[in-house]
Amino acid sequence: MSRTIKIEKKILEKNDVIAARLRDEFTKRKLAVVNIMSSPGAGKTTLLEETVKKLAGKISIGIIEGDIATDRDARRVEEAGADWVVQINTGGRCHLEAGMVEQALQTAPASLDILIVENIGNLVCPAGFDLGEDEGVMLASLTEGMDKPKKYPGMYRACGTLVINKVDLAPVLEMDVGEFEREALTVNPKLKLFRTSAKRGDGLDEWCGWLGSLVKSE
Ligand SMILES: Nc1nc2c(ncn2[C@@H]2O[C@H](COP(=O)(O)OP(=O)(O)O)[C@@H](O)[C@H]2O)c(=O)[nH]1
Ligand SMILES: [Mg+2]
Repeated sequence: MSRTIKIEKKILEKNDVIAARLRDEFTKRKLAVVNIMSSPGAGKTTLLEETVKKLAGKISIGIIEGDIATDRDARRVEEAGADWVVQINTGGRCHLEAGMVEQALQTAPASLDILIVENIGNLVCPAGFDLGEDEGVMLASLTEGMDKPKKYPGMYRACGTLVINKVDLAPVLEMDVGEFEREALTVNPKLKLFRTSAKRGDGLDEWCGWLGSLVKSE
């Protein structure tokens, strides 16, 4: 085994140990955790802004924002009304790791019902790093094209839920959302599916209803 492969294996093993510890901590806190992954610009932050606005006062939402640089997304979701927000800047790393989430969690209030992690925009690396979440959510946007599920199967298999965003653009793109779903299901037949336009509001009730169903009651 080459030295590079050995180091990668070690990093992943260390991440798995921390992720298991995080999972215990989430259970103790009765905190539902969702890890949202996508390519850059698919609409993660916009979806989170609209989610927070819709669920404000009903569910206490914490958000961890992962970005290479800037705190722009953290400011956006904070302004939208999230109850607790932390920005993690990875300074170049292409994914969040369990250790980063564990550190951020130290300042989280016990009152949170749900923690949503916005991972770094990237369809490869985030899929390999367990954050102890209940559900991995892949957010695809129609503008990426139909071929992405088959080109990035690792990501589509790592997630239990697929949200197809920007459905408002379907007529302009001359794309069939159903065909995108069928493509994704050939890669992972177990995907739970949502169709949204974070901009226009389509599908947000269904999406927010599902998030609400993840909340662990007292
Ligand atoms: N047309 C359309 N644009 C969207 C939608 N959701 C997000 N956008 C736009 O896509 C761009 C990237 O959104 P952002 O939420 O920052 O993506 P992120 O990088 O995945 O967090 C912004 O210009 C948004 O206004 C949508 O449902 N429809
Ligand atoms: Mg973002």
